[in-house]
Amino acid sequence: MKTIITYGTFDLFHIGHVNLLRRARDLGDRLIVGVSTDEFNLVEKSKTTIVPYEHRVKVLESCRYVDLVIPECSWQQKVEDIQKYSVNTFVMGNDWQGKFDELKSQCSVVYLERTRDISSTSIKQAMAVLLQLNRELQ
Ligand code: C2G
Repeated sequence: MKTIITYGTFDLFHIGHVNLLRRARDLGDRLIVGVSTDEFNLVEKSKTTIVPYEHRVKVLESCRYVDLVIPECSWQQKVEDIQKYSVNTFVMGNDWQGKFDELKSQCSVVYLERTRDISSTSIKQAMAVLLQLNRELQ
């Protein structure tokens, strides 16, 4: 059993997330996803999410590429998770290139090419523009 792990916020679930999860799952037999809690996002990433943590968990659990969803509450939990789940490979998008190389002492570390031209932030910005246009047309 080759276990893969990855972490993220996965707000406003989109094709970039799907591509990442599909390619990560294709590297092994089981994919575990650490989903950032709302508090971790706010305190550690200065990110506020549109979709609350509980919903982001359910969306990921419904994804065919995901076998287990766990909470991501701290930057430091990765080593413990890798050991607890006997992880073979840690995967992240290459916007994190090199940032988790210290995990190479624990398992393989793979950075995958990000999907171009889509992000939760760009979706939020597009939604804000559409809402404003809608107000002006009222
Ligand atoms: N991603 C991607 N292509 C995109 C957008 C995101 O491949 N167009 C990848 C990111 O590189 C990441 C994963 O999808 O590997 C989740 O992205 P985010 O939800 O933005 O995760 P992030 O906020 O970067 O949190 O400890 C790691 C952090 O929790 C990562």
